[in-house]
Amino acid sequence: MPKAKRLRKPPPVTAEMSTGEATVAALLAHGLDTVYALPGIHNDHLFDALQRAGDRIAVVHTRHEQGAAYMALGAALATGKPQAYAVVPGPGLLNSGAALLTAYGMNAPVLALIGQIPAADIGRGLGHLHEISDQAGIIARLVDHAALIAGPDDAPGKIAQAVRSMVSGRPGPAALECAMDVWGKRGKVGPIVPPAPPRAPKIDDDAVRAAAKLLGKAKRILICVGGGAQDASLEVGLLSSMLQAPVMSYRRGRGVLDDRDPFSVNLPLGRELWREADAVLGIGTHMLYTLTHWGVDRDLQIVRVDADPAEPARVHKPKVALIGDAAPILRRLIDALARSNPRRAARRDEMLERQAKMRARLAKLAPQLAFLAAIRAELPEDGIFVDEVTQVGFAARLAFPVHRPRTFLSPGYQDNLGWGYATALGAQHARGDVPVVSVSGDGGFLYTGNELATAMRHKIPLVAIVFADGAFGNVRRIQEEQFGNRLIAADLANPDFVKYAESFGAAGRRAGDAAALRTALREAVAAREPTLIEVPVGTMPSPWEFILMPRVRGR
Ligand SMILES: Cc1ncc(C[n+]2csc(CCOP(=O)(O)OP(=O)(O)O)c2C)c(N)n1
Ligand SMILES: [Mg+2]
Repeated sequence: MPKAKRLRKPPPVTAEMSTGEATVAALLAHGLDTVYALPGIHNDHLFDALQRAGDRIAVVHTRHEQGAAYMALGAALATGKPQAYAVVPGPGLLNSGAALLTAYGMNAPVLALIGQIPAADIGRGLGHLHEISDQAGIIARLVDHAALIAGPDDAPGKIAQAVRSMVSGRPGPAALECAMDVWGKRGKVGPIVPPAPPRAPKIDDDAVRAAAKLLGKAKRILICVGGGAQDASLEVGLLSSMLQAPVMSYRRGRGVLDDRDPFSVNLPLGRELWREADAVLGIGTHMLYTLTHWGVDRDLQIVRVDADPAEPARVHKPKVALIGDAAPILRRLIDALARSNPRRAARRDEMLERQAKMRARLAKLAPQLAFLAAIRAELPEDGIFVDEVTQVGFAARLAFPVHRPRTFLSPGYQDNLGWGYATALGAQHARGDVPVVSVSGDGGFLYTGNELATAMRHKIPLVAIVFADGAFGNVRRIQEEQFGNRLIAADLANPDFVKYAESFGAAGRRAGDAAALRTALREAVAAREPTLIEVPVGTMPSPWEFILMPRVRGR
């Protein structure tokens, strides 16, 4: 046999390019092929590089920086992959701030590319256009990783570091600044290579054995899943059946276990099970609410799986903490349990009965549930539901059946009103293959309703449902119930939402009840065009007894 030819490394290619061009090349090398953006003079040379990259990279320009950043967030949540947005410094950065904050809270891999004033004047306070005091300091408090791109040869390395920080350890956003006179600067740039696959962090086998021993001995286990479990759906399902353990999810963990499985439980049923449990396995979740509101005592042993070594002990030190990505750790745990887990009595009938009782209790939320049933009936299993801080959203977190990971997007602990429409737009842009439905109240929708223009300009067929009660309804209810009906700043003057949508050229519809919503939704999903469905509603029953619930254990 002839000797195999030795593979020789290709010679390094050094090319002359601008910082903007090097940045675009590096983004592409890392699989980032879209930039959600709002331009301005500080970033002109970046945008020129994007323009000249042609079809290889898409630029989706929005009507406000919050729209660009929320779109990147929605795209990151829907795909699980890093996404980028670009804005001017100062006001551009601050306008995108709430979305960046939310990306941080949700551990979402969002890369912010932020302009800067001329390099030589940074920090001098001269009053340049969009100058903001200590921009780098402000950014550093919003993200885990921030740096300044200093020139063409610096860009690929800075992008690589930023992306690595976004996807390894505890994922999350990163930011890169670049001065307006640096984006266009030309120089020699070494080869731009795709990143090596990140090294899998070492799994602590002693901790895995300890967790398997603890869980193997426990009789009534509750699994709590958060956003960090979204890529461990298979493993969570296996563990649930091995341990006969129900899986509780509320906002970010929805869809990890298919809601058709009677072991998938909502928050109020989870609280009953928390009270009875002798062990809890928390996977990729803060557990702030459960640990502090529902309480812990000595009979409850806790095992945590988290990508961030600092997270598990923040509120209450667990018996065992397993640090790293959930899926490989859970696979190791499943292997260890295969040896030590006892045969367990089946709990399926018990769970079916408890689910039926839970449904009977939740029937109180009939108006919200009817709307949710209409949406579920028309949104295919792999369609994406984007939640908001509104009555139907609160009920969705408890009762909207979710079947697959990454198909229920909820803002997590920031719970920031107004995130919904633009985030859903980003999800729909990144996942053009499935329908996306956003729900909002009339309060939340108008935060980013102007991005209907973006939906039209970029042909993004998002369907938005706006529940219009003429109020910041949640605020109004609190004033009615807890402040002697002294109403303030809670009523809203609304546009005609149908005409509003039509004025952008989008389809506008009005649906008076759940049946009409279902028909309108069916037609909108089939039409695949930007659509707004206004649903005029009255006061809805309060969901709060199912969300804010008193302590069940410990003091
Ligand atoms: C950024 C932000 N600002 C304010 C709030 C407080 N807040 C929570 S719910 C709500 C009212 C929501 O009104 P709407 O979107 O119409 O929903 P509704 O309760 O009427 O269904 C407000 C102001 C918030 N959660 N986030
Ligand atoms: Mg409202």
